[in-house]
Amino acid sequence: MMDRNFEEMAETLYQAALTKTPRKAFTEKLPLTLDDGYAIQKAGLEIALSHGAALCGYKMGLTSRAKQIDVKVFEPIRGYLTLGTQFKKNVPLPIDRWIHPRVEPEIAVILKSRITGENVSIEEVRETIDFIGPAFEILDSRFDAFSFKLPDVVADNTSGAGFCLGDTNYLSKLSRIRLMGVTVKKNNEIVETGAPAAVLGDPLRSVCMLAGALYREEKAIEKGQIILTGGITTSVPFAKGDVIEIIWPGESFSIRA
Ligand code: OOG
Ligand code: MG
Repeated sequence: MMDRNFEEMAETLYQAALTKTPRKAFTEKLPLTLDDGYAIQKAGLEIALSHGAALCGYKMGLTSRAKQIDVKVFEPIRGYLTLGTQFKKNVPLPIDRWIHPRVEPEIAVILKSRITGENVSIEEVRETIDFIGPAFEILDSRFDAFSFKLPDVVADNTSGAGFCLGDTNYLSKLSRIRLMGVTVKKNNEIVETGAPAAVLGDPLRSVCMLAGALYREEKAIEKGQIILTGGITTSVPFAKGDVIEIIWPGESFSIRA
């Protein structure tokens, strides 16, 4: 049985992704706290960096009710984004790389200056936005059947596997974003609909939450870093041959794998 060596656990997850071999949740054998989960995530980031990855931002997760119900974990969490997992819009995705990928619509935010603090307000975030627009995230849990507890999914960088940003900046429509509708189609059938208000009432609240969490680690959201604010709808599984469309006002993604 595995002991509480966080580096080793992070390496296990790294190998699970590399060999496309999902494993059982750590917590099935070992009690772990949320802090343990973040320590494993941090060790995982160190491994990724040592293999040449570059940190380019953060992702919030489980910030909507739909997502919480999706994986039966009822608390917002955070992970990191690396440059090598950013995909260009409308190019075929490397689906062979993943175990059991899912996709979800999100609002992405990029700030024009550094922000940190225990209680950053929505107003502060609003004044600091450089880009706010549609995005999608690819999830691919390194655990069997996306079955995990809170510390596991945190350890596994919140199931993050990739992401893509749209080109449309909604900055001039800031007051209306919360109720902008998004539709997700799979093979031409509508499978999910939602609006950014599903994310903590306002996806900017997700940015505030991230700033607070980083502040407690003596870190900040840096200028230019990409922030995914969290899935708006339940994530949609996809396999080779499927076509997913995510349709926003003024922008749509066509995802082929
Ligand atoms: C957890 C991933 C959480 C989100 O946006 O809620 C997340 C999962 O669904 O496996 O990225
Ligand atoms: Mg997500």
